[in-house]
Amino acid sequence: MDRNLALEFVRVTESAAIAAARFIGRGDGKLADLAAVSEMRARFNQVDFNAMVVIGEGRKDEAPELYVGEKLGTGKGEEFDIAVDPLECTDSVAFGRYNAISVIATGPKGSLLCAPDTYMEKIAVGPKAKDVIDLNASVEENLSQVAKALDKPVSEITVMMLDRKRHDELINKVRAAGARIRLISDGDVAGAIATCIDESGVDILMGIGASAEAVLASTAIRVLGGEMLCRFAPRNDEDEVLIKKMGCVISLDQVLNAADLAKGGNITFTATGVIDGPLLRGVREKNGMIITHSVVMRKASNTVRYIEAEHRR
Ligand code: VTB
Repeated sequence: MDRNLALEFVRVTESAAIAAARFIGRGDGKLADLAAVSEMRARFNQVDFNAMVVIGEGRKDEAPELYVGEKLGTGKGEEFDIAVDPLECTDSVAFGRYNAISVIATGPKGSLLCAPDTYMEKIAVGPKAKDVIDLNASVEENLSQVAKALDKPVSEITVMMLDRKRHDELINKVRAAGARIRLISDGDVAGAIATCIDESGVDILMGIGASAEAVLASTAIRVLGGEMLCRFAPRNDEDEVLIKKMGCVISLDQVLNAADLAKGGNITFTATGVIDGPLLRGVREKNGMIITHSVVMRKASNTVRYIEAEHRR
């Protein structure tokens, strides 16, 4: 991929984040999402590239823009897969809560898993613990192995997870094992990636979240040298049929790793913060300027660039 494209993508997520931030706390996630979607799409189509959305706002009949199968860019150059979430955490923006980002992942055609819109069980860790996690092992076993790999007691391990009823049992198990928990209302993309960032204070992400978010997080986790293991967690028979039909896995209990979700050596991850979270700061205003905080990661060079931009009006 042309290296400069990665920087073009920052302009796209910056614009979408700024558009979404105007709706912080207004109680309407849909409006915030719409603003981010149309800004992202308009910006994409100024970029000289040839991408097809593999993860987007839904199917063509559900989403007028950034739907799965939509072509983006001017159509010049090689073909890419692109996964987008113009506003990851619409509710966080609607209610002014913690953690929202605008995010893009890319890779060569066929590199990003075209995951159906369902759930996945996930466990993500940073580089030091990447070889010790096992989705078939108990919670206690995983926590003890990760603690060993990080050279600290389980009582100093922090597990991030979505604050959901479905995690009650998982929460009890983590507590029984003696680890700490940070519950987030939304946003397991940033939560999973935070495990790879020392100063985030997050050692493991556990729990069930959306499959699209797993693909997005995997691209960054691969650049950062961590690991994420996932297994489809269909909500109903319809989900099961869809997963099988899309041929994502050989069997439903198959465990996928980050490289299964985002393959190869030419993937990128770009995100801009909308509201402060474990990965990025949100959109701020300073002396009449808008300040954005973004990150761009490229697997080809294993570079991670944080970009703070001043947008002067
Ligand atoms: C998950 C998570 C996302 O929404 O999809 C969650 O992966 C939805 O979970 O990061 P519920 O259906 O239980 O609400 C996010 O938190 C935000 O898109």
